[in-house]
Amino acid sequence: MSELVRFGVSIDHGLLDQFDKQIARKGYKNRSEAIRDLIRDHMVEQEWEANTETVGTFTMVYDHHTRDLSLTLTHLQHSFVGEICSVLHVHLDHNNCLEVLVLKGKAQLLQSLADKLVSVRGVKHGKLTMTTTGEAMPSGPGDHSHAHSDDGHSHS
Ligand code: NI
Repeated sequence: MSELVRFGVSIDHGLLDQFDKQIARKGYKNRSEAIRDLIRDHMVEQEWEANTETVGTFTMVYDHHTRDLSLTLTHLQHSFVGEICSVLHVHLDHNNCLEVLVLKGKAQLLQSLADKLVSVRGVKHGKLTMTTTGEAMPSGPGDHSHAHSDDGHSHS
């Protein structure tokens, strides 16, 4: 583990007051952890903007009765086989499916896959969550590029 460093910050009293109230509501016990999380969040954004090798998840809900939807989604996912590490599918109710894709690859490529998926007719909601290991990740295709499977998944 790396060495901890203490540093002082000058900040407007009112702003700090607001910050303290907000982090207390979120359950932080002290400012240090809240500030560390803010910095990490900022670094994730920077990584994604720099189009580096990164990881994320895409969550979507769709009505599988929509004409050609399942076919379109499967086709799209097969076009990004190097970026999709894993797919989780849950049949929510008679109509709705929830799907979570674990993604790894160049940030802009992952963003473009998310944009394509969310704009498919019948996809009710979709959201890309960006995350990071905090370290530079090896580039190249993932080790799990064959994890996608439709086995046992069929809709009437
Ligand atoms: Ni389903």
